[in-house]
Amino acid sequence: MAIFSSLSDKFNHIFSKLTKRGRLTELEIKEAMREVRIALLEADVNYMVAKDFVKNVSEKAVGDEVLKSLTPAQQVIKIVRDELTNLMSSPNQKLAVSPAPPTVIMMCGLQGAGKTTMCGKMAAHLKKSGKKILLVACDIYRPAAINQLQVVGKQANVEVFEKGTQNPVKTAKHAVEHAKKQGFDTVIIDTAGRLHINEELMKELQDVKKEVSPTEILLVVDAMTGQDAVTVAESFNKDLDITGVILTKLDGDTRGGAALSIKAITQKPIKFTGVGEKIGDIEPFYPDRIASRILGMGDVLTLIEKAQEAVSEEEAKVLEKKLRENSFTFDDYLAQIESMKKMGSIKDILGMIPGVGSKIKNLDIDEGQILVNKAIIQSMTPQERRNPEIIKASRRQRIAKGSGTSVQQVNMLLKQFEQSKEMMKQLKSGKGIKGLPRF
Ligand SMILES: Nc1nc2c(ncn2[C@@H]2O[C@H](COP(=O)(O)OP(=O)(O)O)[C@@H](O)[C@H]2O)c(=O)[nH]1
Ligand SMILES: [Mg+2]
Repeated sequence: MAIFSSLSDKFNHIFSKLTKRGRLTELEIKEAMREVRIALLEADVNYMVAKDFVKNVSEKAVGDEVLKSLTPAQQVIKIVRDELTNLMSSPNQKLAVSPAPPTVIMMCGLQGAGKTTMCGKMAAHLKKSGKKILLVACDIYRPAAINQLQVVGKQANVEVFEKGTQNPVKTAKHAVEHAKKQGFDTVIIDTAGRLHINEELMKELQDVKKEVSPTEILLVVDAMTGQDAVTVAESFNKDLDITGVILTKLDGDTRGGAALSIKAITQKPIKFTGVGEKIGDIEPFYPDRIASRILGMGDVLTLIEKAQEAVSEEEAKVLEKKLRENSFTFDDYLAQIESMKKMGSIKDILGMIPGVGSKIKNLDIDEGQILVNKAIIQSMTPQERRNPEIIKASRRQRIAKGSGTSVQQVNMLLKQFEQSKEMMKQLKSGKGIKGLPRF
């Protein structure tokens, strides 16, 4: 996710100018701060937030410590990073857990913000840490809403509690009772949205809140709506006293305004982000990492976590052994594609490597080709995957037909596979590929 790339580019520009200067005068720092303020406003950061931010940074940056330092620009950048982190941080950053299970999480927000999708993502995410999750369908107004929750529930492989169009307050109550009886740790309630904030909606949400006393009331807002997201957050917070915010669609063309303003305006932290439409596209919100990403320092921690999740150490060892013994097959190739998919798009991953961030945007990685290769491999028999050399003309035709590709495409993959195996043989010496970052 080339997150907030436009803001990031502007900051890069401002700070690289500073870095080139060596010693800095107070005037030069003030000028840079003026540019920072403009960059923030252009990123749709709330006016007051931008103003306070620049004031805080300036106070710290024009002190003797910075001016007399040998690396003043770096000091300024560090102050900016710390202040960006402060701006988004809260002691309640993490999801609260109820001491008396189940933990009840109530999702709320306007229609289309991504509540139902996030219910599924959150369930899948929490399930990884061994939680037993119950999803609850309390959006009873749109006929498709319950069904949509069942679909994401199935993807996350968790139970979905629904009572049709029964009053949502009752449904929420019954769901929590059911969860207690059946030993669920966590109940996630999907609620109805509206196109605009209205009293009826708020009343219903307040009633659900009163009935089940949620551990967390999370407001889901669409990052692409920028300042509107902040206004919505203010209003929900006033009526519901939310405990946190989830910012969705950060994968879209967002300028960053919502992420940078919400905490300062509402005093409620952003706890998670949605970064795509798929069930795995969820990231806990770490203010320090986001701040570093905005400043183009990469997000190595997130990168490492993703890689660890995608490929377990065990799997990596097996793979390495196969490479060494040159017994790498199409089955292994397929497994690699799967773990890459788990990690997210290749571009996203590369974008998190420090220093690569802004350069990667122009690089085209053919993810379509990878999908074609996957289809071809899936049309091979197990025997063919293990011994590609048996794939002669008639088999090639069958595979092409089965995968909806052409014989030429099958030929190309087989050739590439042979070439990769050749390359692996050469790498057998064990030095790794030069120039690739190692973690
Ligand atoms: N690109 C992107 N789309 C999302 C994200 N979260 C939700 N969506 C899409 O936004 C639309 C509305 O989502 P939905 O969960 O139905 O919203 P709800 O009305 O609040 O329940 C759907 O098309 C989702 O696929 C996200 O993080 N990124
Ligand atoms: Mg919904």
